[in-house]
Amino acid sequence: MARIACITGATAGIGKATALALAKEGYDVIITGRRSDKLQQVSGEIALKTGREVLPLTLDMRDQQAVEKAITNLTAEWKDIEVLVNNAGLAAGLDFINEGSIDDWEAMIDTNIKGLLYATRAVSPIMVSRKRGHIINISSIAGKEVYEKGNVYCGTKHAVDAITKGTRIDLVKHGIKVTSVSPGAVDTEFSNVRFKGDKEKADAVYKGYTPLFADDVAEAVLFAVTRPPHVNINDLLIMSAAQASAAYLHREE
Ligand code: NDP
Ligand code: 8X3
Repeated sequence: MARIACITGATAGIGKATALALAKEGYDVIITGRRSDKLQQVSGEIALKTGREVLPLTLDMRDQQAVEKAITNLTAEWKDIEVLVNNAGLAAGLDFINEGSIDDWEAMIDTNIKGLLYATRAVSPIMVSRKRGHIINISSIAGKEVYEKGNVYCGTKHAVDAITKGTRIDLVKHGIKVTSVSPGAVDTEFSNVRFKGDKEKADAVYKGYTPLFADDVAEAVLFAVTRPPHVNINDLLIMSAAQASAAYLHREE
């Protein structure tokens, strides 16, 4: 039987790189995202590069019923999910709290917190029944520290941090590992999404220093997944060598 990993939000960035890394490691991968065309493209790319099976599921992680149905309807060959990477997430906007957009807040809370919970609720019973599994939540330095205008995004990632710890406590007796991987700035579509397609603003985030790349985070996930059975990585906080804290980045002029 193939080993199965499910990576949410794998049409781009960290999720895509992680899906590829896990497929290279020998997992057949279930990948999710809302953009069907991108998902098909990534699916083909992973299959071609690794020879593994890939199951693309077009899913909005905010839709609890759709998430539950997608997992319930998995065929036997895909059902035994061993690794769940809760990666789908976003920052929407960067505004002072008194000027923030309610729609942005809802999108972040619904995706980063509720979507992660829906996936965990759907998949963890499978792991419990098999007495094995590994859940990896992609948190952030924003889950450890708070920066100006980061208010709600940081709030969602602090929630991910707490949920990760709670999940670990609840599932430890079932032999399930729970890890959070918490990156600093990573050059992905993240800032383009945060600034709603404003390329100049998005590019400025990564100017003057070398940020992390999606592959760097995928390697951290892979490290956690490939530890021996008796070892669990609780949390990996990983940043560019030019970043010292959430708000302090050393940029060359
Ligand atoms: P990207 O924007 O490049 O990728 C985000 C992925 O999440 C896409 O595949 C997107 O797919 C998916 N996604 C977003 N919303 C939903 C949704 N409602 N349902 C399903 N999929 C969704 O960003 P990153 O790769 O950087 O972000 C991945 C994770 O890493 C996020 O949780 C982010 O908070 C976290 N992170 C990012 C950092 C960074 O600096 N880039 C640093 C620390 C953490 P689609 O649009 O097709 O639905
Ligand atoms: C994404 C990194 O620093 O914008 O989580 O919060 S940051």
